[in-house]
Amino acid sequence: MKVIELRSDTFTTPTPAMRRAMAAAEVGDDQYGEDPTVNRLERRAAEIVGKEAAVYVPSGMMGNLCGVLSQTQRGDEVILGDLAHIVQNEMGASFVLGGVVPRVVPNRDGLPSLEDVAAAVRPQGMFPRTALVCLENSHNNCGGTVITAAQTKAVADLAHARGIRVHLDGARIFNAAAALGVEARELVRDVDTVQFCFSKGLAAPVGSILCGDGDTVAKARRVRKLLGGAMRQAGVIAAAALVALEEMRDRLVEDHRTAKRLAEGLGRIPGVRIDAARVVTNIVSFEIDPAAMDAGAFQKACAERGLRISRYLGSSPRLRAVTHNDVTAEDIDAAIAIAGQVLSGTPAAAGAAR
Ligand code: TLP
Repeated sequence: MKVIELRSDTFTTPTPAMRRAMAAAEVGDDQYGEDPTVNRLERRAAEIVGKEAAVYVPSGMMGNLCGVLSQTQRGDEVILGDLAHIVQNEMGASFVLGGVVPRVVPNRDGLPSLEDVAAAVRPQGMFPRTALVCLENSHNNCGGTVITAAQTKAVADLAHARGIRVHLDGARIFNAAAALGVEARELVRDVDTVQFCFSKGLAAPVGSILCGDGDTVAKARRVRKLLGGAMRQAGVIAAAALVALEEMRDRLVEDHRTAKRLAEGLGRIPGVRIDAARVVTNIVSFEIDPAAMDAGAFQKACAERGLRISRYLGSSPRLRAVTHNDVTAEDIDAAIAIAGQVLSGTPAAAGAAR
């Protein structure tokens, strides 16, 4: 049975060009700053997003940790949207390991309101110090929604006017840029740090990067070491990340097209609740009418037919399908067919015979 893997774009496999680059990678000891491929990746990533410096990290989560911990002290407060990946999906790592306190504000559409952010800032005096605001673009738990450079600037201006720094979880920043038709550097111009991932839509096997000014990145490098994330001959994986950066950004629009195709197809199936117009990147978020079927049962029945999708936040009624380099338009049509068969009660064997 062919498997259509839509649980995440983290399932992308390295391209032949990446594997060649990995085999040929020039390496050194990165903890000594002597891995030429890592150094090249860090310079190139910083250049692409218009920041001074960058530090290569093993995961997006460590990118966020380095961003948060390099700009806060224990006891500080960090303002975050309630659906932020940092809040919902990272085991509370920034708060546990950094000793910082989350000040959570609503962000159902992918961006906290200016009023809520302003109200969450602590006054001076015997209060915790508000040190950082974190944004996310595209927003995973809000269905891959994007925020514009102007929206980002408005929050950053508010924060900076109060001496507060801004970190952007840009795990999928190039998806956001592709969806908005702008350069990623425009979307991150007003934030102090941004982390983005090579291992999602860009299809590299490992790694993320934190970019920012030289001083902050130097602090982040110490945080990376503290977390056990400083690597050695990481040039082997950085080589694939360089290919990801140079060759895979321009094709993200294809993933957005397949996501739209999936959203529209699902929208035609009775029992699926989806607003296809809201699907602007590679993440498709939808619900199953509970009167038609339980979301978990739907997910399981799809998996039995080879279609793998994920469930938001483990137990939410919302389901998620993410398109990427390893899924084709034909796979999407097959996925729509499977979803239709599951909801119409067509037996699995008939579904498998496609
Ligand atoms: N997200 C994963 C899961 O954790 C949900 C996924 O499959 O989408 N920021 C954002 C916005 C993310 O979506 C993710 C990964 C991360 C950070 C963390 O990246 P990794 O998994 O490399 O630590």
